[in-house]
Amino acid sequence: MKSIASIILAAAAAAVAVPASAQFAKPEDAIKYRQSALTVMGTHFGRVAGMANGRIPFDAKVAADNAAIAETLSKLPWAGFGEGTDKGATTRAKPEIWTDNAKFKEASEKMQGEMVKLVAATKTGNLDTIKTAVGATGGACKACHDNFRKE
Ligand code: ASC
Repeated sequence: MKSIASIILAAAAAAVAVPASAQFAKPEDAIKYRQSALTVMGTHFGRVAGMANGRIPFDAKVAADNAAIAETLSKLPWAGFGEGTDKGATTRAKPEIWTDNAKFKEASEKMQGEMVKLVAATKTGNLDTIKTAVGATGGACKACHDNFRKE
């Protein structure tokens, strides 16, 4: 007999692995979800970037807290790019996301990796280290926008 714990674990794994088409009632919901995740991620990354470029007074704890939120959010948008979510009134997603999906996935993973490094950088409390990581992370955001976002 399976233990309760293993049943709960299996259910949790299934919930995470559920296909995007099953997570969203309609394509517009997926589009709204991915845009929301990217907006919140950008807001929290922007606070760290603001400290790196001197627009916001540097506070190591605030930087670390915001980087951690941005890193968590960086995992979320991708579920919202499922099949059938390429068209919508509000999306600026380019067709290449679906026609060149391996490259899109690679770009998304690059950004997520830079976010992990950003979190590590903020934990050092060293502003120069944070500046370097912000530059790399922002570069990964931009590379994906340049290739996969319209206008
Ligand atoms: C941000 C943000 C982005 C990226 C991008 C980097 O703070 O919201 O989308 O940085 O502008 O070029």
